[in-house]
Parts: sequence; structure tokens; C-alpha cells
Amino acid sequence: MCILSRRRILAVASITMAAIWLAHGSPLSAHDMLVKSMPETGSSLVESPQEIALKFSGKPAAVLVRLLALDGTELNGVGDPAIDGRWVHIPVTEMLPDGSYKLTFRITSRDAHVIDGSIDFSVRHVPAPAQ
Ligand SMILES: [Cu+2]
Repeated sequence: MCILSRRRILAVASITMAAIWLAHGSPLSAHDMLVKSMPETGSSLVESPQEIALKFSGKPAAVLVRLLALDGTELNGVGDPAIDGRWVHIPVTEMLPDGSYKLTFRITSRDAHVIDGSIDFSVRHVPAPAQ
């Protein structure tokens, strides 16, 4: 490789690094995102869950959650979230009747960015078979 093209590659690389730095505060820490949930978003449960668990790409520094009905009404029924490494466990403190729900979350990720998101799920009890 000639010296000129190597210099050009270095220049492109440092511009890219600078762009990442400006966009994100630091190239060494990415903001965290939801990587898994129980229940999974979009799932239909046959009974009220006892817990909702969210897994993030890194350990969140702080978490706020809200349980909403389909029309956006905030519901009781979830307790304080507990952070356990990358997992956040949210106890469901009341039986959720059949219906559709949205759990919204707001986390403060390790790079101090605030990330909002939500998962949707529904509860549909399966009727007992007719005798
Ligand atoms: Cu970030």
C-alpha cells in the first residue's frame, strides 16, 4: 500500500470516529437497548403473568415503568422494578384480567442517555372445554 492511500484511509477513519464521538458522547459506550423480554412483545398469555422481565444490552442505571391499557390509561398492577445486572424484574402485583396491555419503560443507560420503549402483550384465558 502506498503512503498516500494509507494516509487517506487514516483520515477517513478519524472523521468517522469524530462523527461517532459527536453523535454519541463517546465511541466506547453505546447506549443500551432492550434485547429480550418475558413475555415477548406481541405475545398472548393464557393467564396473568406474575412478573414481567426486561433484558437490556447493559446494566441500566435507573428504570421507570408504567403499565397501560390499550387506550393509554395507566393501570395499577405492577410494583417497583428491580435491577439485576442486565435484567429488570417487574412484579405484577394484581391479577390482570383478559385484555391488551402495554408496558412502557424509560431507562437511563450507562452512557447517561435516556431510552424509552415498550412491550405489548395480551391476556386471554382459554375457556374450560364444555363437558
Ligand atoms: Cu447512548
